[in-house]
Amino acid sequence: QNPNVHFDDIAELTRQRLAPPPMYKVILHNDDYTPMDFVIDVLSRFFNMQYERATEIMLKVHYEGSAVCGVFTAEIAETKVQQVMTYAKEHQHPLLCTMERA
Ligand code: TYC
Repeated sequence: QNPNVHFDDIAELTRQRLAPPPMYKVILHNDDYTPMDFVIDVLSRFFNMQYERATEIMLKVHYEGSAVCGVFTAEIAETKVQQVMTYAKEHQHPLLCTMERA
């Protein structure tokens, strides 16, 4: 076998290849002002949910205070949060979207 490829290097490459990246939950929070239809639009638009699933998640937020919209790697979760917050502000709704380590 090629002596230049040390066992520890292979072990390190294997470890790197198998180690899953840290994942983040993207969370939507309830408020008293954002229209239900707008939240359904957000879930369809940014989380690729069909109407029925989007309605289910929106109602979970409404009745329970928050709900997870999806679990993503850090960069994608950050983008989702940014997209939702920008879209909500553009429409002058106080909708809050955050992320936390899964
Ligand atoms: N509570 C809002 C209402 O009654 C609806 C709502 C749902 C707001 C989910 C935010 O993330 C939210 N119009």
